[in-house]
Amino acid sequence: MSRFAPLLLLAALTACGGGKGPATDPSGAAGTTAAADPAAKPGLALTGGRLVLPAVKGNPAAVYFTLVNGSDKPATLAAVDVAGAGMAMLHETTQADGHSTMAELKDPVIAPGASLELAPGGKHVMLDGVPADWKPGATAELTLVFADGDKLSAPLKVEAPGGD
Ligand SMILES: [Cu+2]
Repeated sequence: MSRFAPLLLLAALTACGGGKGPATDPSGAAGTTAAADPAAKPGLALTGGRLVLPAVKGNPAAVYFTLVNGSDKPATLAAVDVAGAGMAMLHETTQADGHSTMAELKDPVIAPGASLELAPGGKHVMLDGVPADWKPGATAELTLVFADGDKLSAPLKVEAPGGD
């Protein structure tokens, strides 16, 4: 029963295509089909994709992930889409004078070798129009669109509100 594991591991390694990927995140295994996927920007790897449902129905959900640029060119993230949901916007929460404010994060550029990390309390995707029947444990599909027209799709694990 364990004989598939080496194959999966190999796929994970080759999918990164360029050495120093996110070496410590085993959850990234979910995105290993990227190499054969037309919606896979060369050299970019997305791990830890999750969608946290709103505590109050009808409020926006939050999407978090880590995007690593393993290519030798800067990547500009132009748009975010979650299949079946409404509008998605990149936001950044910052603290100033003890207040937390949120602003749109416009076309972030990820330098070669750098990463874009979305996490609670910082950068995030705010997602409207989450269908009422999306439940924790389900999987949604995230697609990132880059300024050069390339795309990258990855799964999002749907999680209950308040988990962070
Ligand atoms: Cu926001």
